[in-house]
Amino acid sequence: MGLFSKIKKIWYDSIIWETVDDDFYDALEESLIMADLGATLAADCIKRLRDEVYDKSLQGEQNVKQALRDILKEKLNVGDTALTLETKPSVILVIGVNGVGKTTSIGKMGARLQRSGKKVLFCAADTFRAAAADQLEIWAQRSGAEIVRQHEGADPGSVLFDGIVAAKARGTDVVICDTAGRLHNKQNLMNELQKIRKIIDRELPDASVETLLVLDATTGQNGLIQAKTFKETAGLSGIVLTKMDGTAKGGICVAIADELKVPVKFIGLGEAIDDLEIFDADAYVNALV
Ligand SMILES: Nc1nc2c(ncn2[C@@H]2O[C@H](COP(=O)(O)OP(=O)(O)O)[C@@H](O)[C@H]2O)c(=O)[nH]1
Ligand SMILES: [Mg+2]
Repeated sequence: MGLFSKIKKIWYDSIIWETVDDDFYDALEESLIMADLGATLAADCIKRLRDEVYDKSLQGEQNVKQALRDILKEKLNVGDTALTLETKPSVILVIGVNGVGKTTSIGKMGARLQRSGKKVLFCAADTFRAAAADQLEIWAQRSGAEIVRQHEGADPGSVLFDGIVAAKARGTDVVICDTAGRLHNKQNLMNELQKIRKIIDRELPDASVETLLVLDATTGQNGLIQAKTFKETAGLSGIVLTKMDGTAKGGICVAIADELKVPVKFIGLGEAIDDLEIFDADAYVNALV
């Protein structure tokens, strides 16, 4: 074979080798579905990927994967991952269904803020069980935050009101309000949450308020429905995606960012005080694809 034919053969071989086939796209789509992005969003992403690969004449699995990472990153990029806490006091209202990690995440966030020099006060507005305030009290001790609590069964709004009064009097930087786990489809509890939200707006009309929905990464598609309902009731400025230390990928956060434009701010990586990280879209997407 002459030199020219050899070069031509290598060139052809490389094209055949580099061309990404349907099986590859199917495998990518399947991995997105397995990561809980949801079938519709996964299909959308792959369709867009195919278009981009065609438009930009991308070749090679690595380049195609990188294009998919960029698409996912763009979807996740819907707001600041840092907390906006510009006023003194500022408020972080922490909401979500039962057992997702609200109280634990408050402890971890409190510790992080205390370490950065902020004076933090926890507000035990989960008054359903006495144990809830006890649990928050332990996290207050661990993190160095103060706590305001009342008796079991007290009106959560009244605990929050006390917390805000105390924060104003003591020069607190950040009030973090715990709430009882509530199902998004229980209207009376959602009304109560609306009341809590109104107290913040009434007592601290100019304050920076972060309303964080805590989502368990293992939740799957129901997470989007939860986020929709909580957003309608209390507004949402961010998501805390917990239990990311397990096998769950928490891909529902991409659907939430895409549909509701609410960014992930933190991820929980365990039960200990330091197991909370600021969300890093690059690292997340690399792990996903
Ligand atoms: N593995 C793991 N467990 C977590 C994480 N966050 C919370 N938990 C655990 O989940 C359980 C429920 O947490 P809790 O904060 O009480 O949830 P809440 O009902 O939403 O307040 C506890 O056993 C926590 O230790 C996390 O990021 N990873
Ligand atoms: Mg709790």
